Amino acid sequence: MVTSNNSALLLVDIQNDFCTGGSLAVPGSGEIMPVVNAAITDAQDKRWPIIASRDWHPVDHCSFNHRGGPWPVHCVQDTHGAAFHPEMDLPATAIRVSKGTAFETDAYSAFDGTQLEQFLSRRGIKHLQVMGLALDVCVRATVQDALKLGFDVELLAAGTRAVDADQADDVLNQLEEAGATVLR
Ligand code: VGL
Ligand code: ZN
Repeated sequence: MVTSNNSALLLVDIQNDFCTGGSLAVPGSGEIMPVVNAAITDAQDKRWPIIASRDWHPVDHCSFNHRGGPWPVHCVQDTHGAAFHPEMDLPATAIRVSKGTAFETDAYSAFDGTQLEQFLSRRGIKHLQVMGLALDVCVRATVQDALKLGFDVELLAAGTRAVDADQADDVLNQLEEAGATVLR
């Protein structure tokens, strides 16, 4: 359980392009906003650090369809699509983590190439409460890395949605088997 004060809230890629109207809209993403905002309020009450990762690609990123990649153009640096969703009440003090910034390499996990692990270690953080988008892509990769790195992970099912909604239950079960605590 995530109860101690060496905890942080990790919000994965809650950005316009992954929400309704975005280029890679995750079905049901709007439904997570009240859950996310409640978690932010809770974290502030408990004085947990709040960390928000963002997919932050250069133009012509290797993951884009026109370069032979699997995804439509999304989350291009400094565009509207890359901005955090306006319904998310992200405090100014939240720590921003940008990933996927290299031209020729994609990064799904918030730990990949960001030194997030070093930041968390320096702060003595051992427990992570995780939610965000998308469950079957960047949330999964982030939780898998966090577990491998030895963090306790609590994943809020109501605070996440999958690109492929049919996969959601399988992914949650997988992550549970890998050691995450999934709150359904
Ligand atoms: C993501 C697809 C491509 C995500 C990022 O944040 O889940 N999905 N890039
Ligand atoms: Zn991406």
